[in-house]
Amino acid sequence: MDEVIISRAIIESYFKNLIDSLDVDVAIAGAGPSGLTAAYYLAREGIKTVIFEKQLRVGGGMPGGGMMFNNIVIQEDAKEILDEFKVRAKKYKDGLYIANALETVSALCLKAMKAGANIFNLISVEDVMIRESAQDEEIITGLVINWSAVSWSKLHVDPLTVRSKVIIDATGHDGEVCRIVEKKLGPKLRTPRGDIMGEKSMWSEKGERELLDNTKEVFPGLIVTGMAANAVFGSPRMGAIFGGMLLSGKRAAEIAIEKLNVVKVLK
Ligand code: 48F
Repeated sequence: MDEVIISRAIIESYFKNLIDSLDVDVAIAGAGPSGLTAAYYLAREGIKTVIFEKQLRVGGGMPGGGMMFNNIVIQEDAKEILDEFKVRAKKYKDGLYIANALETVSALCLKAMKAGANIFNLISVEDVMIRESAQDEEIITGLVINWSAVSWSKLHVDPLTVRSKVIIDATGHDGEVCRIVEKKLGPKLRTPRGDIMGEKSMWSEKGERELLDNTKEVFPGLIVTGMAANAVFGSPRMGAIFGGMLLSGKRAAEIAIEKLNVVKVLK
């Protein structure tokens, strides 16, 4: 067994995957529940999909369940998504189901990857690429990425880029991609004020109810999903009920699919 052959196998296959992911249909920032769900429903349709995840592991806030009790609650509406992912869920009461957080994250990740999505961990999205459409409209055309270790170590290292027909911000409470757009392009988001409205305090029912409406194209070429959608549109957080995250991820995939059929011609 030659260690150098092992190293070569890892490096060659990794870089083949990375190069293959430089020009995609949909690039997703964040491998939490909403990003993983979106990736699965896109890849299942044969859409070339990649996720860049800042952390070492996937799952975002899901493995922690509620205050580290690693179970999650899912409401009736989202049960069919759990079934699609073959996650076991027990009925609790009043249309609520309980599932294991780790089983759910594992299933989301496995199904997304088996459907064909590529996931790169330890890579952060630090900016977006902008072009003008033929209608002089600013449009996001890609992501600017770097090793997470670079920003954690505060190193000055220039990033690389990924071109994508559609971008999905699935970065959770911080809504990092939308925040970058707001910071660099001004208050041009499709929110009532044009800026990020900010997440409101815990109100599970309202947060879950508003999440699907908040899941939308928030800037040309950029769809926002999951907790990022509620943060951007000023809706409440909802705690360890996760049905909305799954439904929002699926909705983001549907919007992306609609958009991919009408891609604007760039100048
Ligand atoms: O936070 P996260 O799980 O977002 P989500 O899919 O789900 C929210 C729930 O976990 C929970 C909740 C349920 O009611 O409120 O909080 O909306 O996953 C977001 C992922 O994005 C990654 C981050 O590490 C996490 O795994 N992420 C954040 N910023 C970046 C990023 C970035 N700049 N580049 C790449 N990944």
